[in-house]
Amino acid sequence: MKNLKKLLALLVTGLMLIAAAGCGDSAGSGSASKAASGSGSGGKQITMGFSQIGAESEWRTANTESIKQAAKDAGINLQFSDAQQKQENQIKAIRSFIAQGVDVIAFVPIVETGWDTVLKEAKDAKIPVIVVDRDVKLNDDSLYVAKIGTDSVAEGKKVFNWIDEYMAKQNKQPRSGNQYNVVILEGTVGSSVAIGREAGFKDAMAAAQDGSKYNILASQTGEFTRQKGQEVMESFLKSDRDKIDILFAQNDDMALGAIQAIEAAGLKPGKDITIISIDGVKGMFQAMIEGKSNCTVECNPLQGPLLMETAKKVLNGESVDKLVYVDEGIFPADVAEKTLPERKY
Ligand code: GYE
Repeated sequence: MKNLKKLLALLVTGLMLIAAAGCGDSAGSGSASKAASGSGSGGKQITMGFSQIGAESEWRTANTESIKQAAKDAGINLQFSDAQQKQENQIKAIRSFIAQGVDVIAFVPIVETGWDTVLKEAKDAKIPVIVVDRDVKLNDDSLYVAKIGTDSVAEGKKVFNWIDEYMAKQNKQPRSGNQYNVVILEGTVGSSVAIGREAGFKDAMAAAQDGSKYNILASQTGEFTRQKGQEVMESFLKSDRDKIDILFAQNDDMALGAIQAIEAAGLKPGKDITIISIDGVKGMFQAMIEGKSNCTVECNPLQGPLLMETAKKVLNGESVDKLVYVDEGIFPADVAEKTLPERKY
């Protein structure tokens, strides 16, 4: 009897131990899998320092939202810093991320150059850097581990080629003289996207059979904002109201501002002046539905998920592609109504 009691006691303790171990195990694997979703190889939560350039456009707002949401979904602790359009603020932010000892730094370079020193500091501190959206020009490309973003030269080419086809298809005649006069609203001076979009457009124009039909009448920065786009278009119209055939705005927001200037000058945007821009934001789809613009070349801001995935891989010691471009389409006005409900930004 005594032995039986002992045996039972042993059994109960044994069962309790097994149950406890089981519980411990499931809690353990639960937290392990949770941690794994937002952790590096060491198992602790990843902290990412991210320097965004500001909030100049609808596109940028979508880009910021995508990055914040993706960090949340991935369980990554995001230290977000807004540079208010100033490179010096970005450099300060990167330095403070280094001082804090974050696990990884990501940033959108507002301009192409001037990053060598601060990125060398990050490298010396052994913090990997991921470049997002725009490009950098460095003496040493080992200062960053990956670049995720947009192919701005390809976008500029798509713009010219679409316009060229459209003018021919519509049998559009120049409003004055025998060439199509083009005005360009450029993005932020010194940014890789402004440089790339202009180069792509001009390269495609030089390569086109009928490239000589086009004349670039004026080209000036509208800083990627609606307000500046409107102001600069006003000044273009003041000098050349009856000559401008085509507006190429390097982003949708500037085109939306320019549309107001064109209407105020008594002209019909999308008709008197053919308009093409880049981004593919909802506001532009709306304008195209209203017949006020002709085409938008997509530039995808939803880079957050790929950024978080890349950061985790890098911190786990896995290899990643040095350069990843996101896929982008072209949306002319005649598909705007059908496409708008599917647009995510
Ligand atoms: O086209 C524009 C923005 O860097 C690709 O920046 C981005 C550009 C985008 O503010 O709207």
